[in-house]
Amino acid sequence: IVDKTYLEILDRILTEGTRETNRTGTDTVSLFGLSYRLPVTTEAFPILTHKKIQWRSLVTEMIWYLSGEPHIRNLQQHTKIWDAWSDADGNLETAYGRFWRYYPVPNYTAPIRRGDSNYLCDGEVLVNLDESKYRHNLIVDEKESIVIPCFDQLRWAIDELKRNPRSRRLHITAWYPPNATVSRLPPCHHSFTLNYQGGKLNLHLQQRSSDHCVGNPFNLTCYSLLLLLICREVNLNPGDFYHSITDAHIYVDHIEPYRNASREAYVLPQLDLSQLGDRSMFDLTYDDIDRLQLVNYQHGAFIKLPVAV
Ligand code: DHF
Ligand code: TMP
Repeated sequence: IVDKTYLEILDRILTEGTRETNRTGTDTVSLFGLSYRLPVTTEAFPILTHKKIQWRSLVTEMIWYLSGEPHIRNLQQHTKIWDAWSDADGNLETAYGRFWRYYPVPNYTAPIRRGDSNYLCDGEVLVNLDESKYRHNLIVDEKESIVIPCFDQLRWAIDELKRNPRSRRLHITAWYPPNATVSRLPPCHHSFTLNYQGGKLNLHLQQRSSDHCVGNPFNLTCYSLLLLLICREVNLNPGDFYHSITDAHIYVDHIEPYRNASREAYVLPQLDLSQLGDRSMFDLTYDDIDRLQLVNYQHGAFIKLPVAV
């Protein structure tokens, strides 16, 4: 079903799309407004099989998101997929996890200093957010010993899921509007919403721009993995991954390699998370990359494609 859905969309973009220019210099065939859904289970895990997907790179990217790191200095020890978009020091203004885990709290004006009554310990502070108090992660400036309170959107959503799974407000965004002026690459998959109904937890991803042949195979599998990690964390059954895309496109230099590629699909693999034991998704590190295992991943050949930078 995953390959079928993916390849139908590929054909649809090519037949209904229009040729467009963009900042990269490589034209695309683009389609405005596209959505699809995939059932997510550990027994039939959504990943493309007609071509080989670099599972290890994908897991590393997920662990990087969860880390909240605003740089790729640790990520790039394990995969090169983000190298082209960081600065020389490895910083990346719009690193997704940075905003998932450390969203600067806008209504907070006075910086909190070590020793203040609301300062709990390194990494934790109590901040008045309207009427309620909620723990925030901190960005700590060691030199000035100033801390910037940041909202941990992901932890909030997961805590809320445990208390109130039927909440329709479980929304996490990587979009930070002021970064429009400074960002090399503003988030493509910018927000996601969790929604529990019919006894299942679903994930809706919104994406402003999708490179169907390079980025999208990673994106759909990455968020399916995230959904399963969240389900494990809160003990709910997984439902669907639902993806809506504003500008879905195929770079013109991907058309030829795809025309010659095999479209034969295989039975989906299983995702084995048992090596994580009872550890929380918040405690995953790069040492855990090989502990997230695909079992019986049968696939076609790797299709090498140029990535438009
Ligand atoms: N820019 C563009 N134009 N398209 C993208 O998909 C894209 N994705 C980004 C950043 N900028 C982008 C982040 N995600 C690869 C996969 C995902 C990704 C960036 C790069 C990639 O190179 N994939 C290769 C090889 C993977 C590997 O060697 O591990 C592939 O063919 O899947
Ligand atoms: P843009 O910022 O001009 O839209 O270019 C970003 C390109 O990267 C675009 O082709 C979409 C693609 N992309 C994905 O498809 N998935 C991703 O995860 C990322 C980071 C980028």
